[in-house]
Amino acid sequence: MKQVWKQWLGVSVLVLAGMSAASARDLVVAEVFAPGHVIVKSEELMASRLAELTKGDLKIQLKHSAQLGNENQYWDNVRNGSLDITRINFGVLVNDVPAAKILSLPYLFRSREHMWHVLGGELGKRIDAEVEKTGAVVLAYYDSGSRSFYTTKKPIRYRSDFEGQRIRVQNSPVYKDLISLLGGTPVVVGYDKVVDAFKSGEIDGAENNLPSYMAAEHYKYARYYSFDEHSSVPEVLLMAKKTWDSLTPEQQKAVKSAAAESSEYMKKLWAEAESQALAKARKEGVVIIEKHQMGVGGIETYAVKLYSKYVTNPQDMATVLSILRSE
Ligand code: GTR
Repeated sequence: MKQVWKQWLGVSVLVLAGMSAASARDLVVAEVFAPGHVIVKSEELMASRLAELTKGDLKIQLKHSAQLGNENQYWDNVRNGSLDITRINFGVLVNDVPAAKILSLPYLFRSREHMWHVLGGELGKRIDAEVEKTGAVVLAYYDSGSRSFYTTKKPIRYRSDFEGQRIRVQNSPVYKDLISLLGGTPVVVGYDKVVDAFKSGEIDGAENNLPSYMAAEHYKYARYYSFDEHSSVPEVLLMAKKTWDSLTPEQQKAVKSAAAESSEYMKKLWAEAESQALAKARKEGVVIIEKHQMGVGGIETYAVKLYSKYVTNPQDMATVLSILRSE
């Protein structure tokens, strides 16, 4: 009898262990940045919080350093459900999410507080709905500061400085048109190929926030950084709708909480990353052209011509006006 009892207990323990192993699930996250970058640190925090909140049922497998390709591929794969989660720049969504065109417009936000305020309001709701239609779910946003131009041969100070310059942009019609309007030639290059493009002379400049300019070592090739701060497009954490729908309501709640916590954490890290990047840029001899040393007004006059091309319906018009008018 004793023997039978022991056998029953042994089998039950095995069955229970098997059940919990089967319910634990790995969610793959695709990321272009490498460990040590503030974005990766924030994703690591999301991973540990998610494991805690779900008691180990949901685990994050972070595929950093572009192991799974580039951001355009992540966006395709998250929508078709073959990738669970990604963090990409919101500008990448521009061809599929109408509101992304608006967010990409130059000189739209006055400050990062302004951008966060707008994202927390009606525009945020509009984005959630538009993204969901494409097959993905917005989990949270990360700070991305603001983007400015940097060049190899001569600094950008005035609109006329763009003439004859080949400027790298993300694969976005808005950015391509912006460079053309300013008098330069846009060149679409993946973020991971920008250094090669500088080395081969394919491009004379690019645009990005200061931490990304420093982290990817673009400063070694483009020594002039002109702080015009033309756009503030946030980073976005997205989950495949297919993955989202397969989670229980409790798990969905845990995913959203872990993502929101990592977003708050990232905001703090980002402020530090910006000041560290500036200190390093100065130390490395980058020539910083401050906003007040530039004719930004003249650049803006050309850049805002984009609004009439991309703001073409009453809904977009209302959105843009409400952003420009909001505090
Ligand atoms: C960075 C952003 C990356 C990538 C890159 C780019 O600021 O964090 O996700 O989009 O810009 O310009 O391609």
